[in-house]
Amino acid sequence: MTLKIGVIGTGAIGQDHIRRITNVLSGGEIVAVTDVNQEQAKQVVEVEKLNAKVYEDGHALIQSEDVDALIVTSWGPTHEEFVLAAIKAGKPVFCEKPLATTAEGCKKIVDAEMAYGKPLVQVGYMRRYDKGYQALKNALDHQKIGEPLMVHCAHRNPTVPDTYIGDMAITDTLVHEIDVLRWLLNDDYASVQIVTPRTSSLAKNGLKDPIMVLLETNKGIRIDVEVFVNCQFGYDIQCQVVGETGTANLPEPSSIIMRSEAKLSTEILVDWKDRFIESYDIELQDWINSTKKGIVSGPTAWDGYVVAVVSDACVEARNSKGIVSIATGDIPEFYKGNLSIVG
Ligand code: NAI
Ligand code: NAD
Ligand code: ISE
Repeated sequence: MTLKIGVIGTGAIGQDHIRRITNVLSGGEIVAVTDVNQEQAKQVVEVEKLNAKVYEDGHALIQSEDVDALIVTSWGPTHEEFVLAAIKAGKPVFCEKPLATTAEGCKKIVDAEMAYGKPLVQVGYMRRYDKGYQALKNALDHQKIGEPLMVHCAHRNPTVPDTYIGDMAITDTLVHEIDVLRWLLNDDYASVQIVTPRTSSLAKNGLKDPIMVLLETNKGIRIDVEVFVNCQFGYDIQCQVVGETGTANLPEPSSIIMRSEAKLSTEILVDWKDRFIESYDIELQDWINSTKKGIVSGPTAWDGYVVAVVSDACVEARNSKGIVSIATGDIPEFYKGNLSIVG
């Protein structure tokens, strides 16, 4: 049976997910699309040669009897509304990160899903599917460097579009580290502080860029994350774990090593689509397969909620310039057990 999928939001990642489901993955078909930019949605149907209907808005698409399951790839602030509507309609939904832009919004989704009585929501934290992060986790789980003590990370984008404003360095970018590090370390966060170095003259729209985020976990692990979204040189994701007996680094994406014109060089990727292409493929194939079995196998609405609690604390820490405590609360019974094979 083919899973009939409707996509809300045909921007950068919506188009990329449509392409992979149509041309790379198996078991799913895009039968419906919508975007506030209707012209763009129509164009995507044409370019990808989809046999799909263009709906006038996300709610009409969710209600359509032709649609079995949903992918939400519209702008972050619209996610909450569409995920809540999907739960109300009893349809499985893959929502790109963030699940909602505030913890309050995510809590409404968690409550609605528990009231519905069956998990329906997966959040697009795809780094858990990345082979590099999985190898790092495997090394930590097998005590290859003893107990982890510190983690040094960098999340660098070459530039960001004009739509990237306000707190997005936290709510749209840092959220990947918040999710993947709690999964990697099997730990949750206790506090956060944010320090702001000198702002790059190349940062636009009043963004304070870069920032340094200092997190402490419940076990006392200290984490520093540099978020720098106008670094110019490339899309660069770094993660080094320092343990009691050694260090372990996230591998660099594979690239040829070139000796030419008196230089030894390797390429640096510039686009998140390329850096995590394999992870997105694995993530969405797994979502299609699990949805057909009626289960949620990836990051859950609870994971999305925890990330948002931490992200809210980060925003508060940036504004107050102080150390902010974090309390994520206990995971409800509903989200325990076999819900998440990568969680
Ligand atoms: P984008 O701006 O390229 O696309 C968003 C699309 O949503 C636009 O076409 C816009 O017209 C549409 N849209 C906005 N509000 C809408 C509404 N109410 N109804 C229908 N369509 C609506 O943005 P991009 O980069 O594709 O990001 C979309 C989402 O994907 C964001 O939540 C972002 O955080 C997430 N994302 C995740 C990535 C990952 O690595 N997992 C990478 C890039 C984006
Ligand atoms: P984008 O701006 O390219 O696309 C967003 C699209 O949503 C636009 O086409 C916009 O018109 C549409 N849209 C906005 N409001 C809408 C609405 N109410 N109804 C229908 N469509 C609406 O952005 P993007 O880069 O594709 O990011 C989209 C989402 O994907 C964001 O939440 C972002 O955080 C997430 N994202 C995740 C990753 C990742 O690595 N997992 C990477 C990029 C983006
Ligand atoms: C974007 O939405 C993503 O999710 C990318 O992975 C991230 O690097 C970027 O900063 C976000 O804006």
